Amino acid sequence: MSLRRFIVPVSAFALQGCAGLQSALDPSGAEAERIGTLTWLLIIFSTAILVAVCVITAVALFGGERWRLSILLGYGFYLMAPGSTSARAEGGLRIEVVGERWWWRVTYVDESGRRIESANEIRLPVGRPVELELTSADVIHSLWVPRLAGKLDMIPGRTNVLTLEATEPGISRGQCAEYCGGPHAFMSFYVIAMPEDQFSSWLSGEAEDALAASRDQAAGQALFLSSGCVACHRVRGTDAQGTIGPDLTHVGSRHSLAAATLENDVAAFVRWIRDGQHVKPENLMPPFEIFTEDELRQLAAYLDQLR
Ligand code: HEC
Ligand SMILES: [Cu+2]
Repeated sequence: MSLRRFIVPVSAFALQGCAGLQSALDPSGAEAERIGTLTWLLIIFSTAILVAVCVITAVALFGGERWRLSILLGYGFYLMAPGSTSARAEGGLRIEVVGERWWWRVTYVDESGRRIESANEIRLPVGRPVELELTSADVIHSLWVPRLAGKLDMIPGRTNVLTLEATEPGISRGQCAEYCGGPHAFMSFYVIAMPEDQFSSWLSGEAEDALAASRDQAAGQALFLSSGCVACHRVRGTDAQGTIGPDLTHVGSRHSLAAATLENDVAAFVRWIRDGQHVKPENLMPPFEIFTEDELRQLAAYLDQLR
């Protein structure tokens, strides 16, 4: 039997009910006409949805791997496309983030190419896509801020670009998402999204050298400069020019210490210098058991005012 010979009698039979003396689908009054229009709209739209659901279900059940993946992939490209191109178009600020065992070296490169180094915290202007150039100094790490974007690996010798665009001001937490040895679980950081004007004044403050130590902090600074800290740490504007560990020029103004392991206050500085290997086992800063309690407090007070 041909398809037409089958469909014609069947649909004629099915539509029988539409005509007739008592049918809403055969209106002969203004009110019934409006109801009729609504009814047909409802039928057409719900049929379209039903057909779409059936097609998707059929593809999911019988479509085979390739079909299913291509649909998902096509949709994925469409969904993820805007982020990757918009930052390049805007130009301006770039942030280089280097994964180190077990902390983050963060360098802001502004419009004029000026490099401003910091660590363990990423600040972003709200509402502007910013490119993060990710790489690693040692093993493979991975940067993940679940509230802002997907994760992206940091691979030695290679630069991966991740675009972040914060839509509201506030703090989010990020984590290394690729096991990288020892204290990997303590390799976290904070992302602080700020309104554009606050961000630019923060960045120009961050570019400044460290504040000169006040008379109260002079003892702490002298300890810092004479105890070997300078081999690994830089405090811009002083003789401390080490680059192995985090830049400490403005360490006192960061949201946390040692890659979000400790809060940031005087007591935390004391704990870090005295018990760093206990707080974050196997981290690459050697233990310092040479200081008296008084000296520890002086050192901590000096670091705390580096804002
Ligand atoms: C051999 C190199 C080395 C020396 C010497 C060293 N540090 Fe560190 N320091 C590091 C490394 C590496 C880290 C990062 C540790 C981590 O978070 O995994 C660090 C982290 C820190 C931090 C936390 C920074 C941040 O961004 O949260 C402070 C504060 C600090 N060191 C102070 C000192 C002081 C004070 C001295 C001297 C008494 C000192 N360091 C000596 C390598 C060193
Ligand atoms: Cu890691």
